[in-house]
Amino acid sequence: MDARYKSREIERRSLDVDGLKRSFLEWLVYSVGKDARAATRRDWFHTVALAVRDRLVDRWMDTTRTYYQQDAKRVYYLSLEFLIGRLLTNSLANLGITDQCRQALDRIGLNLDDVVEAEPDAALGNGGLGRLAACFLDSMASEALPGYGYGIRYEFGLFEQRFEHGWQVEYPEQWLQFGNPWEFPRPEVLYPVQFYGRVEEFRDSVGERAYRWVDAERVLAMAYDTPVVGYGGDTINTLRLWSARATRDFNFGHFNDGAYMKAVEQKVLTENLSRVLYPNDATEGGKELRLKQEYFFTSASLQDILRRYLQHHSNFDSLPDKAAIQLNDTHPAIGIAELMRLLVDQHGVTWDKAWDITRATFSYTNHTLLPEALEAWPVRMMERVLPRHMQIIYEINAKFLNRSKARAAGDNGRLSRLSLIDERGDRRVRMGNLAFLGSHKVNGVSALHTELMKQTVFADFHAEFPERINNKTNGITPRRWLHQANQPLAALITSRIGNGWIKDLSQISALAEKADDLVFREEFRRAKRKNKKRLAAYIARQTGVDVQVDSLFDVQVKRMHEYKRQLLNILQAIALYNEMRDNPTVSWVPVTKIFAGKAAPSYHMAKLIIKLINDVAKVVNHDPSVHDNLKIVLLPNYNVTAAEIIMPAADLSEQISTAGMEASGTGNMKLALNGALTIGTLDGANVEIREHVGEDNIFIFGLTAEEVNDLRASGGFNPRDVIASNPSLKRALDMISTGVFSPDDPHRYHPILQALTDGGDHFLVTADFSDYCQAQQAAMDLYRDQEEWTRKAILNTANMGWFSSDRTIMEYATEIWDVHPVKPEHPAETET
Ligand code: H2P
Repeated sequence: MDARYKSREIERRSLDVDGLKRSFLEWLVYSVGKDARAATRRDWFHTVALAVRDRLVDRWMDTTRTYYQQDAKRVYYLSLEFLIGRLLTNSLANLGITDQCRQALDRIGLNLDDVVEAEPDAALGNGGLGRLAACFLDSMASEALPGYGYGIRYEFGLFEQRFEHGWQVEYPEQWLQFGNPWEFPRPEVLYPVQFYGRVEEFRDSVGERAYRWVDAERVLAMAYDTPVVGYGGDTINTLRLWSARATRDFNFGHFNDGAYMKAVEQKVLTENLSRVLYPNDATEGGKELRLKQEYFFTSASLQDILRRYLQHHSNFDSLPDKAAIQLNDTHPAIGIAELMRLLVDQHGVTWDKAWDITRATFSYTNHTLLPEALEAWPVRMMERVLPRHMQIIYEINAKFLNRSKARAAGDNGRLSRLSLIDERGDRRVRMGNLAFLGSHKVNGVSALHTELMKQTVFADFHAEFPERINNKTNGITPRRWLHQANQPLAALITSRIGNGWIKDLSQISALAEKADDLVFREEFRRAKRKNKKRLAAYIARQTGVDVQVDSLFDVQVKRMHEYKRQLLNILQAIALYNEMRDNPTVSWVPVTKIFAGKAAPSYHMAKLIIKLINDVAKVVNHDPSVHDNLKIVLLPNYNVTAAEIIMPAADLSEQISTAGMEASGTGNMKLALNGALTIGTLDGANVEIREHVGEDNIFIFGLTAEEVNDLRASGGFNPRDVIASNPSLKRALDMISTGVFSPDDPHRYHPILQALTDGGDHFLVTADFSDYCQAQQAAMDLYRDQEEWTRKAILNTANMGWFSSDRTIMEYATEIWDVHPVKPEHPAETET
């Protein structure tokens, strides 16, 4: 593509070093408005981003045009979260111009790595769910699938986390503060979205009963488009994010009265809709706002999808052949009622036909079995905020229950479980049931999770629709998580097996035979060491703690949650600390425990666990008697950029959730792909990781999901007995309860101790403790044998090919969406 562009002498498209350099200098002056003398690092970032953006616009428009010309079936991925991170490195790598860009900057006296650092993370997500959506965007574009992402352009992403005296404190994440060079605002793409009001019944032109939603408040959804560059730069898809706009900028009545503040007040309130991403588990305060956010982006997206469809079609019969809509969790599930409303109320489609179209178009991914995460909106709130949708939901429900009644003969419990309305207590709309009923396919995100869905939350629905539930084990994009984040290892792999693995990760299996090659092992270790040095420097910068590069880097990075059991990890750290102090003459394997993760602001227990980790770290890191053999760090403000530094440097990957509770996990995949050995329970995708890497190359411990279930059901589990019979656990807990780590407030950790004892230890921390410590010991023992450790690490990397999100996305494409790759036509490049 380089030569073709050069021959046309179009500066903006030039991909060589000179052309890039010229564009940088021009952009700096004419778009950023600075000269090189005055430019800051951020100015240079904007300059480079804009120049790179130029180089993808033609192909972006070609891609979109091709989809239109071929009237291709598109897939629309509706997600309240897209945890993207930075885009510059990603765009350069996927366009294949990283080296040219580096050299061009070099000639101006700048370093690409510094420029990259000026880009803020797009942190429009909480954790795995949002990051999965971002990996899927990359895979759809790389697989040439006509895929669109739809979401919200939050002004504030997930909060910035700082530690103050060891406590988590949240600050606003102002990623848009200095503008976002990747987005294209589309002020002309505006859709009205309504709330509140009432429903009016009337007779339509043929005398049929019909409904209209009147006296509602109106908000406008305005589009912002971000190009999504596939690997190789051939396909460039679109992520369309909606921003809320008030319908009138000023209420002139108020304005003329001089009540300026009042006039703008309404505007501010309205635009709050897209102001901030709700952290998980913290929706209490803003429940109604959250519901409005969900409806806001879903309605705008559906209106946009129908508009696109209607450019080629005059009725809706073939909507399911032209559009697949994937619901990422239940957050956009109101879309099912919204599509019914648009089809029936606005386009005059009959109910039954609309329902067939809706169900054939939608599919739904479930990401968790945790009951508190299954959305259920109070009927009263839904009636008020979305009155017409509430009616539609009632009607869907009545028809469905009527049909099921015959089959449920006599089993009233079953009917009430199938109902879209939870009639217990204050009545609620079960969004999971709505999503299930309105979709032709429903999937879980790992084999175990999908099985558990069938047995638990959706057991009754599964009996009713046995074909509907299917599994799509998660994946991760090898571009960001190996090719870009781990350059030392990526270069080593490419030097041995070529670069085909970047596009087709299954090729990485060719590395397996190198596991026995001493020279390769040495080089593999050297790459890991380089990454560990980088992480050690980052840790020193962020926390002031010096860690030994040659210690075992034991990593647990993910949202802070009781089921993910950071507590189990820190208890083992305390036990190890005690052993080291008791046996100072033993030659210990030095260990660095690395934690990172945010706790939802209203999740007190998770925040207390953060404080505990910080308190324990303070004591351990300052205790000369352990001779630097143990260090504990909790890195602040975990985000995608931090993950890109941490993942490549890990030796041991902590995946230690209570079995049956982690739906899949994706950090487990990133770490194993980067050559970390997993210590984990048989939970989520750990089960499949074990199958792929081999049970000799993973440390599995603890209760299985079935055993967890039985133990909880038996009611016979007594954590106090377990504690009493395990001296090292007892000692660790006693130290916490007597204030060894919190001399300023000895009772600080009472709630944690209480949960582990009288609380019944719901997450079975005590039950798994002993087995976990043994697995940790096995890991430390193995680490002494660096050759053997490296061999297993290589086998991990080599056997992770199946966990590419390209594999996952092609399974969705063929088994759920029936969407096929479309090769974009690039006319400008073919004409001479
Ligand atoms: C969730 C699940 C993970 C899963 C991910 C993507 C909600 O992410 O808990 O097990 O891998 O979705 O399907 P997280 O906990 O990281 O926020």
